[in-house]
Amino acid sequence: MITADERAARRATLAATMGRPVLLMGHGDRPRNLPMVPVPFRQDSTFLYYTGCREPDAAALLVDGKCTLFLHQPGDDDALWHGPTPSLAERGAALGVDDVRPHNELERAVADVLAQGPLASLAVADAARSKLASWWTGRALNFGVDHGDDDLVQAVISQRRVKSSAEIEAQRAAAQHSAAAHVAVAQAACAGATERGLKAVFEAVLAGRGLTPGYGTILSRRGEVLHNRTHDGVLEAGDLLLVDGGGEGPEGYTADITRTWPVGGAFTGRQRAAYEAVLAAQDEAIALCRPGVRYREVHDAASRVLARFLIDEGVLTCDVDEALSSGAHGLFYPHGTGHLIGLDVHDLENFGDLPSYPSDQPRPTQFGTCNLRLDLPLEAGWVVTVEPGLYAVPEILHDPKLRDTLGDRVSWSRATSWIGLGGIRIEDDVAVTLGAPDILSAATPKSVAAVEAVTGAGPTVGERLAVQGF
Ligand SMILES: [Mn+2]
Repeated sequence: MITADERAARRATLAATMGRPVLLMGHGDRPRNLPMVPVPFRQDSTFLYYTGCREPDAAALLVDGKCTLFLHQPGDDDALWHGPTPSLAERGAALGVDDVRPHNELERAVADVLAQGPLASLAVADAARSKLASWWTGRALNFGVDHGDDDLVQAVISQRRVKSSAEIEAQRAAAQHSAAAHVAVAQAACAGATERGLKAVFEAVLAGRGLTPGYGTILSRRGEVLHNRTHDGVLEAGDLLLVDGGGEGPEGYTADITRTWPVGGAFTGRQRAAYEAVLAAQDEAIALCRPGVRYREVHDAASRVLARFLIDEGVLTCDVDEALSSGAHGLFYPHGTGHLIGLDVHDLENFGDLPSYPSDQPRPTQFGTCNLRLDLPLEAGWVVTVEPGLYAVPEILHDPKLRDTLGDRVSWSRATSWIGLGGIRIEDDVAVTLGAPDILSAATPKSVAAVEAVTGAGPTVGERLAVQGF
């Protein structure tokens, strides 16, 4: 459990690093179509990290090591519509902050601080809240573009990137609950099952355990569409069902797990060979997740195993080194091996590549490898995903530019014979420790035998949803 004391210690570290006041803005309620119909609220992750506060329209001023929280006071008829709200003092005491003030005093408080000297701040995804902070502080704050004061951004990255033992346990709990959701989907995955029904099963199991999806659940028999957002398919025997989903626990930490299930309960020979290659690639990559190892080495290790497989299958005609230097393996493995994970599924990626690449090193430009989201030496306490995959994407295999670039390093007839495979991805969440890598999502079945045993073993979608009972 993340305690108020741990959050107070985080704020003390930030105060010591910054040496000047900081304004943190939380998200507001954002209307879906009408003011009283908001999109589901999720607090800004950095705000959550330092305050634990999940209320809309909250803000925090950190001055001289003290944290004052600014919160909305309920209106006269608020109890009628939303039930009773604890007092400001009660809400502040529960969060362990130094003081709580009504939100309408924030602008004046910011002005008072600015009269004494500079005030650092950060952009948040809620544009209206960034605009307020920008207006008051006189600096550009545009989410994803102008992140805020550079030293504040770096301080937040340095702190949030290294997870405490309590954070790692929160991520492990999220992964364990998510494993149950993956197993429920696998059991219900049989010919005739619908993707939307299986997605309902996934999210029902999470809900029953007090979790919400940490990101849009990817669940598709068309796993070669990497971030497939549709759920219109109906499973057929022989399909590979790719499920990339994870639950976010009550403290905001999410899991990100992918499994690939053979509909009908058994892989075909070709599916099995490809699955085992992806699994071997993941095993090698995970073993390298140790302090000091650059994540690019983790990615290259996975890529080498997959290149070797493609050579053995006669798809690539070059050797492994040539495959990696030319990017030929990227035809079937066109994304990076992983990313940071924590309060956000791509943790800290709201700051672009600042948390994940050296400042003097741009991303690689090679097809496929350009999608690598992380390339820094790993440190103990970082949590990363390891998620190699193999995909037969017709648009890639028929791309004239890639055919021209890669030329005779590829047997194009052998390559296109794989069209119809769909996609295979195996993803786990791994905590880097001083010892062996700690696989937080290890409860999710993964070996060929375990995966075949669970797929389609029941209960079905209808049985599963009927017995959720909440
Ligand atoms: Mn991922």
